[in-house]
Amino acid sequence: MANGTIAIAEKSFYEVSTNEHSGILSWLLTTDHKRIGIMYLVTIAFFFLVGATIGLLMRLELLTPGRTIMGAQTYNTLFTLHGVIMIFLFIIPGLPAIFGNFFLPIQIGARDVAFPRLNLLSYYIYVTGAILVLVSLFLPGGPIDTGWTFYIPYSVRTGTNVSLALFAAFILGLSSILTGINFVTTVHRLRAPGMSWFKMPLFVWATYATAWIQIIATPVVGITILLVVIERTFGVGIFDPALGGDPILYQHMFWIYSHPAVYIMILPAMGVVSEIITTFCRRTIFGYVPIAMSSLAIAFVGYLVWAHHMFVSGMSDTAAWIFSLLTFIVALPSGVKIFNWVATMYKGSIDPQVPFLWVMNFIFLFSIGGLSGLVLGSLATDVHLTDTYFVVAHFHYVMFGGTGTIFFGAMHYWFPKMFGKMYNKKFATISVITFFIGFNMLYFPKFIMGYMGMPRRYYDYLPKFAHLQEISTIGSWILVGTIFFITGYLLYALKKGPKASSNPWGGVTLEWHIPSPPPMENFKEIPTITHEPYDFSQLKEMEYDK
Ligand code: HEM
Ligand SMILES: [Cu+2]
Repeated sequence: MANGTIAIAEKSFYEVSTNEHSGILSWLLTTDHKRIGIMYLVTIAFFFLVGATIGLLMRLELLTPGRTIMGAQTYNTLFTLHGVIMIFLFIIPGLPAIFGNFFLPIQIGARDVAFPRLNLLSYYIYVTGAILVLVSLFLPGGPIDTGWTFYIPYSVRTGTNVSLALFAAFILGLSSILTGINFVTTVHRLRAPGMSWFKMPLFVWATYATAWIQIIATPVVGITILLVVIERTFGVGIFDPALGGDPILYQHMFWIYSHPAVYIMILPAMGVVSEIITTFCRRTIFGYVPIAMSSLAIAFVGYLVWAHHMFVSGMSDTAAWIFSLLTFIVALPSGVKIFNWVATMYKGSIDPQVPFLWVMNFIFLFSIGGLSGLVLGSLATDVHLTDTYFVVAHFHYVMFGGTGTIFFGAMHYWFPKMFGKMYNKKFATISVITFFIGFNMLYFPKFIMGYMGMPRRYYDYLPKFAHLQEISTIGSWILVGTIFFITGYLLYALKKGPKASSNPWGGVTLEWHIPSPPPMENFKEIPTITHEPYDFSQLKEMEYDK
Protein backbone atom coordinates (compact mmCIF):
# COMPACT_ATOMS: atom_id res chain seq x y z
CA MET A 1 0.00 0.00 0.00
CA ALA A 2 2.67 2.47 0.91
CA ASN A 3 5.86 3.10 -0.99
CA GLY A 4 8.49 0.69 0.26
CA THR A 5 9.33 1.30 3.88
CA ILE A 6 7.98 4.17 5.90
CA ALA A 7 10.31 6.24 8.02
CA ILE A 8 9.13 6.20 11.61
CA ALA A 9 9.76 7.86 14.93
CA GLU A 10 11.26 5.56 17.56
CA LYS A 11 9.32 6.01 20.81
CA SER A 12 5.90 4.43 21.16
CA PHE A 13 2.82 6.46 22.04
CA TYR A 14 2.96 4.97 25.52
CA GLU A 15 6.28 6.70 26.13
CA VAL A 16 5.44 10.12 24.69
CA SER A 17 2.73 12.38 26.05
CA THR A 18 0.73 14.92 24.06
CA ASN A 19 0.73 17.23 27.07
CA GLU A 20 3.20 18.36 29.72
CA HIS A 21 1.92 15.81 32.23
CA SER A 22 3.14 12.34 32.98
CA GLY A 23 1.45 9.36 34.62
CA ILE A 24 -2.31 9.19 34.83
CA LEU A 25 -2.83 12.86 33.90
CA SER A 26 -0.99 12.34 30.63
CA TRP A 27 -3.76 9.85 29.84
CA LEU A 28 -6.75 11.76 31.20
CA LEU A 29 -5.80 14.90 29.26
CA THR A 30 -4.42 13.22 26.16
CA THR A 31 -5.50 14.20 22.67
CA ASP A 32 -3.80 11.21 21.03
CA HIS A 33 -6.37 9.11 19.16
CA LYS A 34 -4.64 5.89 20.21
CA ARG A 35 -4.67 6.69 23.90
CA ILE A 36 -8.29 7.79 23.67
CA GLY A 37 -9.08 4.50 21.93
CA ILE A 38 -7.47 2.62 24.80
CA MET A 39 -9.38 4.65 27.40
CA TYR A 40 -12.57 3.70 25.60
CA LEU A 41 -11.43 0.08 25.56
CA VAL A 42 -10.94 0.00 29.32
CA THR A 43 -14.26 1.74 30.04
CA ILE A 44 -16.34 -0.19 27.53
CA ALA A 45 -14.84 -3.56 28.48
CA PHE A 46 -15.69 -2.78 32.11
CA PHE A 47 -19.34 -2.13 31.25
CA PHE A 48 -19.46 -5.23 29.05
CA LEU A 49 -18.33 -7.36 32.00
CA VAL A 50 -20.96 -5.71 34.20
CA GLY A 51 -23.64 -6.35 31.56
CA ALA A 52 -22.52 -9.96 31.14
CA THR A 53 -22.64 -10.51 34.89
CA ILE A 54 -26.20 -9.19 34.96
CA GLY A 55 -27.03 -11.60 32.11
CA LEU A 56 -25.56 -14.40 34.21
CA LEU A 57 -27.79 -13.42 37.13
CA MET A 58 -30.89 -13.39 34.93
CA ARG A 59 -30.01 -16.84 33.63
CA LEU A 60 -29.55 -18.04 37.21
CA GLU A 61 -33.05 -16.84 38.04
CA LEU A 62 -34.35 -18.75 35.02
CA LEU A 63 -32.63 -21.98 36.03
CA THR A 64 -35.81 -23.26 37.69
CA PRO A 65 -39.47 -22.32 37.25
CA GLY A 66 -40.84 -19.91 39.85
CA ARG A 67 -38.60 -17.83 42.06
CA THR A 68 -34.98 -19.03 42.04
CA ILE A 69 -32.85 -16.16 43.34
CA MET A 70 -34.92 -13.01 42.84
CA GLY A 71 -38.45 -11.68 42.56
CA ALA A 72 -40.23 -10.30 39.53
CA GLN A 73 -39.43 -6.63 40.15
CA THR A 74 -35.70 -7.30 40.53
CA TYR A 75 -35.80 -9.29 37.31
CA ASN A 76 -37.51 -6.37 35.53
CA THR A 77 -34.75 -4.09 36.70
CA LEU A 78 -32.02 -6.49 35.65
CA PHE A 79 -33.24 -7.04 32.08
CA THR A 80 -33.66 -3.31 31.70
CA LEU A 81 -30.17 -2.58 32.96
CA HIS A 82 -28.70 -5.43 30.96
CA GLY A 83 -30.32 -4.06 27.80
CA VAL A 84 -29.36 -0.45 28.47
CA ILE A 85 -25.76 -1.30 29.32
CA MET A 86 -25.27 -3.72 26.43
CA ILE A 87 -26.89 -1.45 23.86
CA PHE A 88 -25.92 2.08 24.84
CA LEU A 89 -22.66 1.47 26.68
CA PHE A 90 -21.19 -1.54 24.89
CA ILE A 91 -22.39 -2.43 21.44
CA ILE A 92 -23.15 0.99 19.90
CA PRO A 93 -19.93 2.74 20.88
CA GLY A 94 -17.80 -0.44 21.04
CA LEU A 95 -16.10 -0.90 17.70
CA PRO A 96 -16.05 2.70 16.40
CA ALA A 97 -14.92 4.29 19.65
CA ILE A 98 -12.22 1.74 20.40
CA PHE A 99 -10.92 0.40 17.10
CA GLY A 100 -12.17 3.25 14.92
CA ASN A 101 -10.31 5.71 17.09
CA PHE A 102 -7.16 3.67 17.19
CA PHE A 103 -6.99 2.45 13.58
CA LEU A 104 -9.01 4.72 11.31
CA PRO A 105 -6.38 7.52 11.28
CA ILE A 106 -3.54 5.02 10.87
CA GLN A 107 -5.25 3.15 8.04
CA ILE A 108 -5.67 6.32 5.99
CA GLY A 109 -2.15 7.53 6.73
CA ALA A 110 -3.08 10.35 9.11
CA ARG A 111 -1.42 11.50 12.32
CA ASP A 112 -4.65 11.83 14.29
CA VAL A 113 -8.36 12.46 13.83
CA ALA A 114 -9.47 15.82 12.49
CA PHE A 115 -10.51 17.20 15.89
CA PRO A 116 -8.39 15.61 18.62
CA ARG A 117 -9.79 17.76 21.46
CA LEU A 118 -13.35 17.06 20.42
CA ASN A 119 -12.39 13.41 20.47
CA LEU A 120 -11.36 13.65 24.12
CA LEU A 121 -14.54 15.60 24.88
CA SER A 122 -16.62 12.79 23.31
CA TYR A 123 -14.94 10.35 25.65
CA TYR A 124 -15.82 12.44 28.71
CA ILE A 125 -19.38 12.90 27.52
CA TYR A 126 -19.62 9.11 27.20
CA VAL A 127 -18.28 8.67 30.73
CA THR A 128 -20.73 11.28 32.06
CA GLY A 129 -23.64 9.44 30.45
CA ALA A 130 -22.44 6.13 31.85
CA ILE A 131 -22.10 7.59 35.35
CA LEU A 132 -25.61 9.03 35.17
CA VAL A 133 -26.96 5.57 34.29
CA LEU A 134 -25.26 4.25 37.40
CA VAL A 135 -26.47 7.15 39.57
CA SER A 136 -30.05 6.49 38.45
CA LEU A 137 -29.82 3.10 40.16
CA PHE A 138 -29.28 4.52 43.60
CA LEU A 139 -31.57 7.55 43.76
CA PRO A 140 -34.96 7.31 45.49
CA GLY A 141 -37.55 6.05 43.02
CA GLY A 142 -35.41 3.03 42.29
CA PRO A 143 -33.73 1.54 39.25
CA ILE A 144 -35.50 1.63 35.88
CA ASP A 145 -37.78 -1.28 35.00
CA THR A 146 -39.20 -0.39 31.57
CA GLY A 147 -36.97 -2.46 29.32
CA TRP A 148 -34.31 -0.71 27.25
CA THR A 149 -37.00 0.37 24.75
CA PHE A 150 -38.75 2.67 27.26
CA TYR A 151 -42.15 2.06 25.71
CA ILE A 152 -45.00 4.45 26.45
CA PRO A 153 -47.30 4.56 28.44
CA TYR A 154 -45.44 2.55 31.10
CA SER A 155 -42.34 4.72 30.91
CA VAL A 156 -44.28 7.90 31.71
CA ARG A 157 -46.17 6.25 34.56
CA THR A 158 -43.57 4.18 36.42
CA GLY A 159 -42.14 5.86 39.51
CA THR A 160 -38.60 4.58 38.83
CA ASN A 161 -35.83 6.94 37.75
CA VAL A 162 -36.68 6.87 34.06
CA SER A 163 -36.07 10.60 33.53
CA LEU A 164 -32.48 10.45 34.70
CA ALA A 165 -31.76 7.27 32.75
CA LEU A 166 -33.22 8.83 29.61
CA PHE A 167 -31.19 11.95 30.13
CA ALA A 168 -28.14 9.71 30.41
CA ALA A 169 -29.02 8.08 27.08
CA PHE A 170 -29.38 11.57 25.58
CA ILE A 171 -25.87 12.43 26.73
CA LEU A 172 -24.50 9.18 25.33
CA GLY A 173 -26.12 10.07 22.00
CA LEU A 174 -24.30 13.40 21.99
CA SER A 175 -21.00 11.60 22.40
CA SER A 176 -21.89 9.32 19.50
CA ILE A 177 -22.75 12.26 17.23
CA LEU A 178 -19.51 14.07 18.00
CA THR A 179 -17.47 10.94 17.27
CA GLY A 180 -19.36 10.56 13.98
CA ILE A 181 -18.60 14.13 12.93
CA ASN A 182 -14.96 13.62 13.80
CA PHE A 183 -14.63 10.47 11.71
CA VAL A 184 -16.45 11.84 8.67
CA THR A 185 -14.23 14.93 8.67
CA THR A 186 -11.13 12.82 9.18
CA VAL A 187 -11.91 10.60 6.21
CA HIS A 188 -12.70 13.57 3.98
CA ARG A 189 -9.78 15.77 4.95
CA LEU A 190 -6.89 13.71 6.26
CA ARG A 191 -6.29 10.90 3.78
CA ALA A 192 -2.61 10.56 2.86
CA PRO A 193 -1.55 11.59 -0.66
CA GLY A 194 -2.56 8.85 -3.10
CA MET A 195 -5.18 7.40 -0.73
CA SER A 196 -8.12 7.79 -3.08
CA TRP A 197 -11.56 6.70 -1.91
CA PHE A 198 -11.22 3.27 -3.47
CA LYS A 199 -7.83 2.71 -1.93
CA MET A 200 -9.23 2.99 1.58
CA PRO A 201 -9.28 -0.22 3.63
CA LEU A 202 -12.76 -1.64 4.08
CA PHE A 203 -12.72 -1.03 7.83
CA VAL A 204 -12.45 2.67 6.98
CA TRP A 205 -15.39 2.44 4.57
CA ALA A 206 -17.48 0.69 7.18
CA THR A 207 -16.62 3.16 9.92
CA TYR A 208 -17.30 6.01 7.54
CA ALA A 209 -20.80 4.71 6.67
CA THR A 210 -21.43 4.17 10.38
CA ALA A 211 -20.39 7.70 11.20
CA TRP A 212 -23.04 9.05 8.86
CA ILE A 213 -25.74 7.02 10.58
CA GLN A 214 -24.50 8.27 13.94
CA ILE A 215 -24.80 11.86 12.75
CA ILE A 216 -28.16 11.56 11.01
CA ALA A 217 -30.14 9.13 13.16
CA THR A 218 -28.99 9.89 16.70
CA PRO A 219 -30.60 13.37 16.93
CA VAL A 220 -34.00 11.75 16.35
CA VAL A 221 -33.73 9.52 19.37
CA GLY A 222 -32.28 12.42 21.34
CA ILE A 223 -35.38 14.51 20.67
CA THR A 224 -37.69 11.58 21.38
CA ILE A 225 -36.04 10.93 24.70
CA LEU A 226 -36.23 14.58 25.69
CA LEU A 227 -39.93 14.59 24.82
CA VAL A 228 -40.49 11.69 27.21
CA VAL A 229 -38.62 13.54 29.94
CA ILE A 230 -40.74 16.66 29.28
CA GLU A 231 -43.87 14.54 29.38
CA ARG A 232 -42.86 13.00 32.70
CA THR A 233 -41.86 16.31 34.23
CA PHE A 234 -44.55 18.67 32.99
CA GLY A 235 -47.36 16.31 32.03
CA VAL A 236 -47.44 17.58 28.43
CA GLY A 237 -49.46 15.09 26.38
CA ILE A 238 -47.24 13.97 23.52
CA PHE A 239 -47.19 10.20 23.79
CA ASP A 240 -49.38 9.25 26.75
CA PRO A 241 -52.96 8.59 25.57
CA ALA A 242 -54.29 9.61 29.01
CA LEU A 243 -53.00 13.11 28.26
CA GLY A 244 -54.18 13.09 24.67
CA GLY A 245 -50.88 11.82 23.24
CA ASP A 246 -50.12 8.98 20.86
CA PRO A 247 -48.08 6.01 22.11
CA ILE A 248 -47.58 4.68 18.58
CA LEU A 249 -45.84 7.93 17.67
CA TYR A 250 -43.28 7.10 20.34
CA GLN A 251 -42.66 3.69 18.79
CA HIS A 252 -42.14 5.24 15.35
CA MET A 253 -39.71 7.82 16.65
CA PHE A 254 -37.87 5.30 18.77
CA TRP A 255 -37.39 2.78 15.95
CA ILE A 256 -36.55 5.37 13.30
CA TYR A 257 -33.34 5.67 15.30
CA SER A 258 -33.04 2.27 16.79
CA HIS A 259 -33.27 0.30 13.60
CA PRO A 260 -30.47 2.27 11.92
CA ALA A 261 -28.67 1.87 15.25
CA VAL A 262 -28.42 -1.85 14.58
CA TYR A 263 -26.33 -0.90 11.55
CA ILE A 264 -24.20 1.36 13.73
CA MET A 265 -23.55 -1.83 15.62
CA ILE A 266 -22.95 -4.22 12.74
CA LEU A 267 -21.23 -2.22 9.96
CA PRO A 268 -17.91 -1.67 11.75
CA ALA A 269 -17.90 -5.37 12.60
CA MET A 270 -18.31 -6.19 8.90
CA GLY A 271 -15.39 -3.88 8.18
CA VAL A 272 -13.20 -5.77 10.64
CA VAL A 273 -14.25 -9.06 9.05
CA SER A 274 -13.07 -7.83 5.64
CA GLU A 275 -9.68 -6.88 7.12
CA ILE A 276 -9.19 -10.20 8.88
CA ILE A 277 -10.30 -12.33 5.94
CA THR A 278 -7.94 -10.68 3.47
CA THR A 279 -5.00 -10.85 5.87
CA PHE A 280 -5.43 -14.53 6.63
CA CYS A 281 -6.21 -15.50 3.03
CA ARG A 282 -3.23 -13.48 1.70
CA ARG A 283 -5.43 -12.36 -1.07
CA THR A 284 -7.11 -9.19 -2.15
CA ILE A 285 -10.75 -9.06 -1.24
CA PHE A 286 -13.17 -10.40 -3.81
CA GLY A 287 -15.47 -7.55 -4.86
CA TYR A 288 -13.94 -4.54 -3.10
CA VAL A 289 -16.34 -2.03 -4.64
CA PRO A 290 -19.52 -4.08 -3.97
CA ILE A 291 -18.46 -4.54 -0.35
CA ALA A 292 -17.77 -0.84 0.13
CA MET A 293 -20.99 0.14 -1.63
CA SER A 294 -23.06 -2.42 0.25
CA SER A 295 -22.08 -0.61 3.47
CA LEU A 296 -23.54 2.58 2.08
CA ALA A 297 -26.59 0.70 0.76
CA ILE A 298 -27.21 -0.88 4.15
CA ALA A 299 -26.82 2.51 5.80
CA PHE A 300 -29.39 3.96 3.38
CA VAL A 301 -32.03 1.22 3.15
CA GLY A 302 -31.67 0.71 6.91
CA TYR A 303 -33.56 3.98 7.35
CA LEU A 304 -36.64 2.65 5.63
CA VAL A 305 -37.48 -0.47 7.59
CA TRP A 306 -38.05 0.70 11.17
CA ALA A 307 -41.71 -0.28 11.37
CA HIS A 308 -40.89 -4.00 11.14
CA HIS A 309 -40.63 -3.69 14.93
CA MET A 310 -44.25 -2.62 15.03
CA PHE A 311 -46.19 -5.11 12.91
CA VAL A 312 -48.54 -5.84 15.81
CA SER A 313 -48.78 -2.24 17.07
CA GLY A 314 -51.39 -1.36 14.51
CA MET A 315 -50.74 -0.13 10.98
CA SER A 316 -52.49 -0.53 7.64
CA ASP A 317 -52.00 -3.77 5.74
CA THR A 318 -50.36 -1.90 2.91
CA ALA A 319 -47.87 -0.26 5.26
CA ALA A 320 -47.16 -3.62 6.86
CA TRP A 321 -46.29 -5.41 3.66
CA ILE A 322 -44.22 -2.51 2.35
CA PHE A 323 -42.12 -2.54 5.52
CA SER A 324 -41.86 -6.30 5.25
CA LEU A 325 -40.68 -6.09 1.65
CA LEU A 326 -38.13 -3.38 2.47
CA THR A 327 -36.82 -5.53 5.30
CA PHE A 328 -36.13 -8.33 2.85
CA ILE A 329 -34.32 -5.85 0.62
CA VAL A 330 -31.79 -4.95 3.35
CA ALA A 331 -30.84 -8.58 3.49
CA LEU A 332 -29.44 -8.25 -0.04
CA PRO A 333 -26.42 -6.03 0.67
CA SER A 334 -25.67 -8.16 3.74
CA GLY A 335 -25.76 -11.22 1.51
CA VAL A 336 -23.41 -9.48 -0.94
CA LYS A 337 -20.87 -9.20 1.85
CA ILE A 338 -21.18 -12.80 3.00
CA PHE A 339 -20.79 -14.13 -0.56
CA ASN A 340 -17.80 -11.87 -1.25
CA TRP A 341 -16.08 -13.04 1.93
CA VAL A 342 -16.64 -16.65 1.05
CA ALA A 343 -15.41 -16.00 -2.49
CA THR A 344 -12.27 -14.41 -1.03
CA MET A 345 -11.58 -17.51 1.00
CA TYR A 346 -12.14 -19.72 -2.01
CA LYS A 347 -8.71 -20.30 -3.58
CA GLY A 348 -7.09 -18.12 -0.92
CA SER A 349 -4.26 -19.72 1.04
CA ILE A 350 -6.03 -19.73 4.36
CA ASP A 351 -3.93 -19.39 7.48
CA PRO A 352 -6.47 -20.25 10.22
CA GLN A 353 -5.02 -18.26 13.09
CA VAL A 354 -6.98 -17.03 16.09
CA PRO A 355 -8.54 -13.85 14.56
CA PHE A 356 -9.63 -15.87 11.54
CA LEU A 357 -11.31 -18.42 13.81
CA TRP A 358 -13.28 -15.60 15.41
CA VAL A 359 -14.42 -14.61 11.94
CA MET A 360 -15.62 -18.18 11.34
CA ASN A 361 -17.62 -17.87 14.57
CA PHE A 362 -19.00 -14.60 13.26
CA ILE A 363 -20.07 -15.91 9.86
CA PHE A 364 -21.86 -18.86 11.39
CA LEU A 365 -23.61 -17.02 14.22
CA PHE A 366 -24.39 -13.88 12.27
CA SER A 367 -25.92 -15.89 9.44
CA ILE A 368 -28.28 -17.57 11.88
CA GLY A 369 -29.11 -14.15 13.30
CA GLY A 370 -29.71 -12.64 9.88
CA LEU A 371 -31.82 -15.50 8.56
CA SER A 372 -33.95 -15.60 11.71
CA GLY A 373 -34.45 -11.87 11.09
CA LEU A 374 -36.18 -12.74 7.85
CA VAL A 375 -38.51 -15.04 9.77
CA LEU A 376 -39.41 -12.02 11.92
CA GLY A 377 -39.63 -9.77 8.88
CA SER A 378 -42.35 -11.98 7.37
CA LEU A 379 -45.74 -10.78 8.51
CA ALA A 380 -47.36 -14.14 9.10
CA THR A 381 -44.58 -15.55 11.28
CA ASP A 382 -43.87 -12.30 13.10
CA VAL A 383 -47.37 -12.07 14.49
CA HIS A 384 -46.80 -15.44 16.13
CA LEU A 385 -43.22 -14.82 17.29
CA THR A 386 -43.22 -11.17 18.31
CA ASP A 387 -42.32 -10.56 21.96
CA THR A 388 -41.26 -14.17 22.45
CA TYR A 389 -37.85 -15.71 23.14
CA PHE A 390 -37.47 -16.09 19.38
CA VAL A 391 -36.77 -12.36 19.28
CA VAL A 392 -34.35 -12.61 22.18
CA ALA A 393 -32.50 -15.40 20.33
CA HIS A 394 -32.53 -13.44 17.07
CA PHE A 395 -31.01 -10.26 18.43
CA HIS A 396 -28.40 -12.03 20.52
CA TYR A 397 -27.28 -13.95 17.41
CA VAL A 398 -27.10 -10.70 15.45
CA MET A 399 -25.67 -8.35 18.03
CA PHE A 400 -23.63 -10.65 20.18
CA GLY A 401 -22.92 -13.34 17.57
CA GLY A 402 -22.21 -10.55 15.08
CA THR A 403 -20.74 -7.47 16.68
CA GLY A 404 -19.87 -8.99 20.07
CA THR A 405 -17.97 -11.83 18.40
CA ILE A 406 -16.08 -9.38 16.24
CA PHE A 407 -15.27 -7.28 19.29
CA PHE A 408 -13.26 -10.33 20.35
CA GLY A 409 -12.03 -10.93 16.80
CA ALA A 410 -10.76 -7.35 16.52
CA MET A 411 -9.23 -7.60 19.98
CA HIS A 412 -7.24 -10.69 18.96
CA TYR A 413 -6.30 -9.25 15.57
CA TRP A 414 -5.09 -5.87 16.74
CA PHE A 415 -3.94 -6.69 20.28
CA PRO A 416 -0.28 -7.16 19.23
CA LYS A 417 -0.39 -3.83 17.39
CA MET A 418 -2.06 -1.91 20.20
CA PHE A 419 0.05 -3.25 23.03
CA GLY A 420 3.15 -4.65 21.38
CA LYS A 421 2.61 -7.99 23.14
CA MET A 422 1.36 -11.38 22.01
CA TYR A 423 -1.15 -13.48 23.92
CA ASN A 424 -1.18 -17.23 24.47
CA LYS A 425 -2.49 -18.62 21.18
CA LYS A 426 -3.40 -21.98 22.64
CA PHE A 427 -5.65 -20.40 25.27
CA ALA A 428 -7.07 -18.16 22.57
CA THR A 429 -7.95 -21.10 20.31
CA ILE A 430 -9.64 -22.94 23.18
CA SER A 431 -11.67 -19.80 23.91
CA VAL A 432 -12.98 -19.60 20.36
CA ILE A 433 -14.32 -23.12 20.71
CA THR A 434 -15.84 -22.78 24.19
CA PHE A 435 -17.34 -19.44 23.16
CA PHE A 436 -19.04 -21.17 20.26
CA ILE A 437 -20.37 -24.01 22.42
CA GLY A 438 -21.53 -21.75 25.25
CA PHE A 439 -23.10 -19.30 22.86
CA ASN A 440 -25.21 -21.85 21.05
CA MET A 441 -26.24 -23.61 24.23
CA LEU A 442 -27.28 -20.30 25.72
CA TYR A 443 -29.22 -18.87 22.82
CA PHE A 444 -30.32 -21.64 20.46
CA PRO A 445 -32.87 -23.09 22.92
CA LYS A 446 -34.41 -19.62 22.98
CA PHE A 447 -35.44 -20.03 19.33
CA ILE A 448 -37.27 -23.23 20.22
CA MET A 449 -38.81 -21.82 23.40
CA GLY A 450 -39.95 -18.74 21.53
CA TYR A 451 -41.55 -20.88 18.89
CA MET A 452 -43.31 -22.80 21.67
CA GLY A 453 -44.64 -19.53 23.07
CA MET A 454 -42.24 -18.52 25.85
CA PRO A 455 -42.73 -14.74 26.20
CA ARG A 456 -39.83 -12.33 26.53
CA ARG A 457 -39.10 -10.42 29.79
CA TYR A 458 -40.65 -12.92 32.24
CA TYR A 459 -38.88 -14.19 35.36
CA ASP A 460 -41.08 -17.29 35.50
CA TYR A 461 -42.21 -19.94 33.00
CA LEU A 462 -44.32 -23.03 32.51
CA PRO A 463 -42.77 -26.37 33.53
CA LYS A 464 -42.66 -27.52 29.89
CA PHE A 465 -39.80 -25.06 29.29
CA ALA A 466 -37.70 -26.32 32.19
CA HIS A 467 -35.22 -28.46 30.22
CA LEU A 468 -34.53 -25.91 27.54
CA GLN A 469 -34.13 -23.20 30.19
CA GLU A 470 -31.62 -25.40 32.01
CA ILE A 471 -29.54 -25.94 28.88
CA SER A 472 -29.62 -22.20 28.30
CA THR A 473 -28.42 -21.41 31.81
CA ILE A 474 -25.58 -23.94 31.63
CA GLY A 475 -24.62 -22.33 28.33
CA SER A 476 -24.41 -18.96 30.08
CA TRP A 477 -21.86 -20.39 32.52
CA ILE A 478 -19.68 -21.68 29.69
CA LEU A 479 -19.98 -18.43 27.74
CA VAL A 480 -19.43 -15.97 30.56
CA GLY A 481 -16.67 -18.23 31.93
CA THR A 482 -14.97 -17.97 28.53
CA ILE A 483 -15.31 -14.20 28.52
CA PHE A 484 -13.60 -13.90 31.90
CA PHE A 485 -10.94 -16.39 30.77
CA ILE A 486 -10.22 -14.22 27.71
CA THR A 487 -10.02 -11.12 29.87
CA GLY A 488 -7.59 -12.99 32.10
CA TYR A 489 -5.14 -14.18 29.46
CA LEU A 490 -5.18 -10.84 27.64
CA LEU A 491 -4.36 -9.01 30.87
CA TYR A 492 -1.63 -11.56 31.54
CA ALA A 493 -0.22 -11.01 28.04
CA LEU A 494 -0.04 -7.28 28.74
CA LYS A 495 2.25 -7.92 31.67
CA LYS A 496 4.14 -11.04 30.69
CA GLY A 497 3.41 -11.74 27.02
CA PRO A 498 6.30 -12.05 24.52
CA LYS A 499 7.01 -8.98 22.42
CA ALA A 500 5.00 -8.76 19.21
CA SER A 501 6.67 -7.83 15.94
CA SER A 502 5.39 -5.02 13.75
CA ASN A 503 3.56 -7.49 11.52
CA PRO A 504 2.77 -10.78 13.25
CA TRP A 505 -0.03 -11.81 10.83
CA GLY A 506 1.28 -10.67 7.46
CA GLY A 507 -1.21 -7.84 6.96
CA VAL A 508 -0.55 -5.11 4.42
CA THR A 509 -2.77 -2.19 5.46
CA LEU A 510 -0.87 0.77 6.86
CA GLU A 511 -1.00 -0.19 10.54
CA TRP A 512 1.21 -3.20 9.77
CA HIS A 513 3.88 -0.95 8.23
CA ILE A 514 4.57 0.85 11.51
CA PRO A 515 6.02 -0.54 14.76
CA SER A 516 4.00 -2.27 17.49
CA PRO A 517 2.93 -0.34 19.49
CA PRO A 518 2.79 2.62 17.08
CA PRO A 519 4.82 5.75 17.69
CA MET A 520 3.24 9.06 18.67
CA GLU A 521 1.67 10.59 15.53
CA ASN A 522 2.00 7.22 13.77
CA PHE A 523 4.21 8.27 10.86
CA LYS A 524 7.36 10.36 10.88
CA GLU A 525 6.57 11.26 7.31
CA ILE A 526 3.10 10.95 5.86
CA PRO A 527 3.28 8.03 3.42
CA THR A 528 2.39 8.31 -0.26
CA ILE A 529 0.01 5.55 -1.24
CA THR A 530 0.67 3.72 -4.48
CA HIS A 531 -0.67 0.22 -3.80
CA GLU A 532 -4.19 -1.08 -3.80
CA PRO A 533 -5.41 -1.62 -0.21
CA TYR A 534 -4.98 -5.40 -0.23
CA ASP A 535 -1.98 -5.82 -2.50
CA PHE A 536 -0.05 -8.66 -0.89
CA SER A 537 2.92 -8.30 -3.23
CA GLN A 538 4.06 -5.65 -0.73
CA LEU A 539 4.62 -8.32 1.85
CA LYS A 540 7.96 -9.17 0.24
CA GLU A 541 9.35 -5.72 1.09
CA MET A 542 7.78 -5.61 4.55
CA GLU A 543 9.01 -6.90 7.85
CA TYR A 544 6.92 -10.00 8.48
CA ASP A 545 7.80 -12.88 10.74
CA LYS A 546 5.62 -15.90 10.93
C1 HEM B 1 -22.87 -12.13 28.09
C2 HEM B 1 -23.81 -12.96 28.16
C3 HEM B 1 -25.26 -12.60 27.99
C4 HEM B 1 -26.27 -13.25 28.65
C5 HEM B 1 -26.11 -14.39 29.63
C6 HEM B 1 -27.50 -12.63 28.23
C7 HEM B 1 -28.75 -13.01 28.68
C8 HEM B 1 -29.92 -12.32 28.47
C9 HEM B 1 -31.20 -12.66 29.02
C10 HEM B 1 -31.48 -13.85 29.94
C11 HEM B 1 -32.11 -11.72 28.61
C12 HEM B 1 -33.54 -11.57 29.05
C13 HEM B 1 -34.53 -12.31 28.27
C14 HEM B 1 -35.89 -11.93 28.78
O1 HEM B 1 -36.26 -12.27 29.91
O2 HEM B 1 -36.58 -11.31 27.98
C15 HEM B 1 -31.39 -10.79 27.79
C16 HEM B 1 -31.96 -9.69 27.18
C17 HEM B 1 -31.27 -8.79 26.39
N1 HEM B 1 -29.93 -8.84 26.04
FE1 HEM B 1 -28.61 -10.23 26.68
N2 HEM B 1 -27.25 -11.62 27.36
C18 HEM B 1 -25.88 -11.56 27.17
C19 HEM B 1 -25.21 -10.69 26.32
C20 HEM B 1 -25.80 -9.66 25.62
C21 HEM B 1 -25.12 -8.79 24.68
C22 HEM B 1 -23.65 -8.89 24.31
C23 HEM B 1 -26.04 -7.90 24.22
C24 HEM B 1 -25.88 -6.77 23.25
C25 HEM B 1 -25.06 -6.76 22.32
C26 HEM B 1 -27.28 -8.19 24.86
C27 HEM B 1 -28.45 -7.47 24.65
C28 HEM B 1 -29.66 -7.76 25.23
C29 HEM B 1 -30.87 -6.98 25.06
C30 HEM B 1 -31.01 -5.71 24.23
C31 HEM B 1 -31.88 -7.61 25.79
C32 HEM B 1 -33.33 -7.21 25.85
C33 HEM B 1 -33.72 -6.60 27.12
C34 HEM B 1 -35.16 -6.23 27.05
O3 HEM B 1 -35.96 -7.06 26.61
O4 HEM B 1 -35.45 -5.10 27.44
N3 HEM B 1 -27.11 -9.27 25.69
N4 HEM B 1 -30.06 -11.18 27.71
CU1 LIG C 1 -35.12 -3.24 12.92
